[in-house]
Amino acid sequence: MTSAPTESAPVDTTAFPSGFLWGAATAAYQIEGAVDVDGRTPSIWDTFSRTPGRTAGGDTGDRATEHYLRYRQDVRLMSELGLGAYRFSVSWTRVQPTGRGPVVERGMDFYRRLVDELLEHGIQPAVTLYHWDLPQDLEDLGGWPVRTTAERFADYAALVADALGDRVGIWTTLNEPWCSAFLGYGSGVHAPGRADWTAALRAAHHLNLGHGLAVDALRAALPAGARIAVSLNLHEVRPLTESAADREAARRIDAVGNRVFTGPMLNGAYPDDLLADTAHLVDWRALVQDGDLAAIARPIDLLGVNYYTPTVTSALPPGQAPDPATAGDAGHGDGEQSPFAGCADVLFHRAPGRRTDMGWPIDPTGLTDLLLRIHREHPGLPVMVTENGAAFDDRLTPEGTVHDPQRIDYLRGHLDAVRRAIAAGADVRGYFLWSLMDNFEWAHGYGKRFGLYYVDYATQSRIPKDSARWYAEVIRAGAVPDQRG
Ligand code: IFM
Repeated sequence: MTSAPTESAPVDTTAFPSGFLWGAATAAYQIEGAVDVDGRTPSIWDTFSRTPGRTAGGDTGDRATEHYLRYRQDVRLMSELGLGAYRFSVSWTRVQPTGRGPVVERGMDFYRRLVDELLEHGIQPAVTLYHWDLPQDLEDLGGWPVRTTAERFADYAALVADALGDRVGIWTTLNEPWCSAFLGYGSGVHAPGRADWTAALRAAHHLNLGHGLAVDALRAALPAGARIAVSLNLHEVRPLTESAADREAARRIDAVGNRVFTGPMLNGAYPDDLLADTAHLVDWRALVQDGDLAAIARPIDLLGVNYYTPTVTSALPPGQAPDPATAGDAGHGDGEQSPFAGCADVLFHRAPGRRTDMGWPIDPTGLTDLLLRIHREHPGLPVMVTENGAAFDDRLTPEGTVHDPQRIDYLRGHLDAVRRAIAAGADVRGYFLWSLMDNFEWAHGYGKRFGLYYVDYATQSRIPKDSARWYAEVIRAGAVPDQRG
C-alpha cells in the first residue's frame, strides 16, 4: 500500500495553474504568546511545556512570537510577501476556556480583528480549529481517549463558525491528528505526554469522530461555498528493501500512520488489516459505536496534506528485541524503533543525503508520490498542501540579513514536486508554506527555525530571510524561478 514511484519524465515545473492559492501557515500555541490574558486558560501544551524535562531548554509558548500583540505587523509582512491566503489556528482555550460553555468574547475578538486585518490586505483567512492545544480541563476529564471530547469539539467548531463564518471561506477541522493521537498518547513526546497505545488508538477514533461531528456543525453554520477540510500528515511509507518482511513493515505503518484516518474519513470504514494488527490493543467493536463511521465520513471539500520527508521502514531482524530507548518522535530517525501503535518491531531509517535541521532527509519525490496516490485512490477530491517547509540553522549576520540557500533549495524542490503531481493529473489547489515565521517548535522549543521570517526572540523583531524574498517572487510570478532567479 505504498505509492508507485515517481516517473522522471521531463515536465514543466515552473508555472502553476491560474487561481493556485499561495499561502503560509502557523498555529496558535506556536506564535501567539499572551497565554494568560483575556480569559485564556491552559491547554495541554501549556501544562506539558511547563513540566520539567518535556521541552528542549524548558521552552514554553508563554511568549512565543507575541503574535497576539503584533498581529497587525505580521499581516503587513504577509502582504509584503503577496500571500493569497494565511492559515492559522484558533486557540480553543482562548475562545472557550474550559472546552465547554459559552464563548469568551474577548478571546474571539482577537480572531475577528485578525480576520478583518487579513481581508483588508486582500489575504484569505484559512482557519484550523484544532492544532493540538486541547483545553486542560478536557484532558482532566479524559482527553481524546474519551468520546465526549469529540462532542465538545463539535460544539466548539459551531461557536467559531458562528463568530467567523461570514468572513472565512476555508476551514480545517484538525491538524495532523496522527500527532495528537500517537505522539500525545502513545509515545508521549507531545502533550499530554501519556504513553499508552490503547489510549492512543482510542484517541485516533475520537479525533476521527470529532472531525466528522465538526464537519456537520460547520456545514450547519457556514454559508454555502465555504470549503471544509482536514489536514493530515500522511506518511509516504517506503520499505527499506523489497523483502517481504520490509514490505510487510511498510504496510503496517501505512495502516496505522495513514489509513487509520483516510479509511474512515474518506472510505467510511477502518481498514481490515489495521483492525487485525491492533486487535490486541483495542476492542474496536466496543469503541466504534453505531453511526460513528457514517458521521466520520461526511463529505469534505478539500484534503489538506502536510508533507516534510518520506518514512522508510524495515522489519526488526529476527531474534532482535525492540529497544524502546531508541524510539523517536515521528519515525524519522535512523534505526529508530517505531513510535506507531503496535509496531515496536518496525525500524525507521533515514535515506542518505541532505537533511534539514530536524534531521529529516530531503526528498521531494515523496510529495509527488503522495499527491499522486491521493489522486489515484480518491479521484475527484481536491487537495491543498497545507504544510511544507524546513528548519535550518539560520544565523542573523552582523548586517542584519539571513542567508538561507538550503531552504530555497528545499522549497524549489518541493514546489517542483507539486507541479509534477499537477502535470500528472493531481488536483492540487494551493500550497501553504510552513511557516510564516520562526516559532515554538513543540518539544524542540525555539531552537528549530522553520520561518520565512527570522525572529530575534530577544527583541521580537522579524527579519526577512532570503527565502522570504524568493517566495514573494514565486507568488508574484505564479512560477518557480529557474536556478539563476
Ligand atoms: O511545527 C510543526 C507544525 O505544528 C505541525 N506540522 C509539522 C511542523 C514542523 O514540525
